[in-house]
Amino acid sequence: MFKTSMAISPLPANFAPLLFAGNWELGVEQAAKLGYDAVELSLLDPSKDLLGHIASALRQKGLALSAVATGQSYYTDGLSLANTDPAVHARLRERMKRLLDFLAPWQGFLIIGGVRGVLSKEPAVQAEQRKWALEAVRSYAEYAQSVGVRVAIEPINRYETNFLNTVAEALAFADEVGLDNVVVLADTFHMNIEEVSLPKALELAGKRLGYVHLVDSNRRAPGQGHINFQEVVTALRKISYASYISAEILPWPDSQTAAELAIGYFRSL
Ligand SMILES: [Mn+2]
Repeated sequence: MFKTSMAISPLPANFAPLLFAGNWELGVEQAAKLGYDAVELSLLDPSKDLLGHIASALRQKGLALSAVATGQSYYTDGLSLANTDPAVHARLRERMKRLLDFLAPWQGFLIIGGVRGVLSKEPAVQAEQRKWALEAVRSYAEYAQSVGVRVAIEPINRYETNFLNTVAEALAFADEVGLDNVVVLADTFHMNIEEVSLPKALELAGKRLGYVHLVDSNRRAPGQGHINFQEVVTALRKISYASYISAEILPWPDSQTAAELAIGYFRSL
């Protein structure tokens, strides 16, 4: 009843929750072999050629592209939505447009998570940063709407950012953007740190929940930590959630085993 996906990356990323990092071809092949419906890609600044190769491989394997994660632009290149330099926003807009075009044939999700960056503790500076970020997301969402793509705002835990930690904060931000194709992404790893109750937060999102990273408490495959996924799934059913559950997980003990553990757990739900 949920569509399944796993997060992979064409770039090596030793400590990131991505499988087959540095070898997207193998990731796509294994996702198909294991029976996933889709892959999610973490992308920095891919060439049109690379995107073309990935798109053909997905079509050949009968896989969908569920989402593109954009955090690498901040983690690797230091480009964030909280930046108040127009030149940084121009570069980000160009990247986002290319990624939105890539997502369009599958009507996937553009994930706005780590790319938000970090807010200053100075209230006046912070207000300015929020304004820039809001305008940026609005411009991506407007373009996304024209190509049938949704933009997913992902709350991230306090140890990684101070810019949207909870589902409620992400919902408020999405409201401020004010476009129908802006939804919330719930990542159970971050929620386990931030939320009072995982089911209540999911129910709060309700129809505006667009995408889920189903990850355990230790960032490993679901079932390898101590999150109560029964209550998570009960809440998802209650809100008639029918979109993706995606394994954005550490390659523990290795990518292949992690991909197998995750799909096995997804099937048991
Ligand atoms: Mn996530």
